[in-house]
Amino acid sequence: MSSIIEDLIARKIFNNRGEETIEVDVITASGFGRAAAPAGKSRGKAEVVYYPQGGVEQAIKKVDDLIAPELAGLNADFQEEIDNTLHEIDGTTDFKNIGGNTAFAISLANAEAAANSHNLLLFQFLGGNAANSLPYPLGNCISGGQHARGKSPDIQEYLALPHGAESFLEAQTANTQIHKKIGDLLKKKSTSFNGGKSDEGAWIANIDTIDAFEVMAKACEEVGNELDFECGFGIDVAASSFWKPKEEKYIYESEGKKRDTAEQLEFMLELIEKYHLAYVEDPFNEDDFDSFAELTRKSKNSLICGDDLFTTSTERLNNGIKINAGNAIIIKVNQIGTLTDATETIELAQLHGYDAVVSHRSGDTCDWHIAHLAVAYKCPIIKTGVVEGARIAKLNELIRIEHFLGNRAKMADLKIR
Ligand code: 2PG
Ligand code: MG
Repeated sequence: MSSIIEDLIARKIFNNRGEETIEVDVITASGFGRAAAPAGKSRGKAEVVYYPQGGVEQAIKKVDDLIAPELAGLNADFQEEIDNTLHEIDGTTDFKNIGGNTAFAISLANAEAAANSHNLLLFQFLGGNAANSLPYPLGNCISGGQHARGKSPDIQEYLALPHGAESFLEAQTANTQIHKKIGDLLKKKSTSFNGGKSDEGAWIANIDTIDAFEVMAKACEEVGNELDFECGFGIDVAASSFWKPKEEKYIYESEGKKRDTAEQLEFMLELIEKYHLAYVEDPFNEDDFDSFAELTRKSKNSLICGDDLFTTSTERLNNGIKINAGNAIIIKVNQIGTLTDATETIELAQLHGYDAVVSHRSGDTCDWHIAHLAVAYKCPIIKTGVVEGARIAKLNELIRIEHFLGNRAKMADLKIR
């Protein structure tokens, strides 16, 4: 069996928003891997550059002319060497030359090609025998902010987290029922609700920030009672998207309110307490490490997670670790570029007691690699939607992994601190 790389093939495909994206095949002597890059809408400003000048087409040309000849002959088993080569070819810190999404697709396709060359599934190849725990699905049910249109909650995502489930299948079943119930409740609550959904398959409704909490709380409680296990929920505030630096205020349009940093902190604490929020992502703008630290200190039984704050970077995570800003981190491989970069961030997070939450992007494809990364690296949570093709591809892959593991499968260790 040989993992020697023979060729790379890059092509243009489309994501669920109909935007162009890059897909790469890595072909080894005995195997094959394929990966396609996702795209964010609410991006952190410290994310790498997705494509070189000239976009996807130019990225493909770079794979053909520059990258494929360099990688041919290398061994796909040595992921670090492959990823370092990508960094060397690019020569910048933010993948400006070849594109972070180009690096992402090559890096993931390479890992899969290596696994395939050894007749292993990706999670087995990366995680070995110890990889037998499934993440809890954090499923987006209501969209607001930059992910919705018109009058909708200012908070970007309301996410179900069925943390009492005993299997992944049970947890995803709960999320589908919560999502459906929310649709029914929104129909009753808002006469203008027409069943519209966001890119992530979450409902878009003409309700304000607080109404959305009431709907989420009711749906999670009812489904929890019906299924007889705890279904909590959380939010992705994506606060950078409505922070106005000049005014130094968070602008809540749906409520007609403005909050300064101290008021935002109070508001987050109130919400955590009132709705027992299990999870709060990006409650402050992406440079406000101090407020993250203060909320982490003052809140109880809630994961305080950094997405735009950390952008999957060890450098930014180290800044957070110094002052205990947050206790969880979003891992989006295409925020940083390669699998090796993302793995270093996961390891640093785990070393310092931060929960790693592997995440989709709002613009995504049916690429299912993040399902395998969550299992391989023992991440306690995977963040996706609940329905919609690009989300279901990942969730169904986790159901398959759980099935494959049989009685060795267990749920990840998730402590809501
Ligand atoms: C987020 C993500 C995913 P985007 O903010 O967490 O929901 O959004 O992919 O648009 O950055
Ligand atoms: Mg986010």
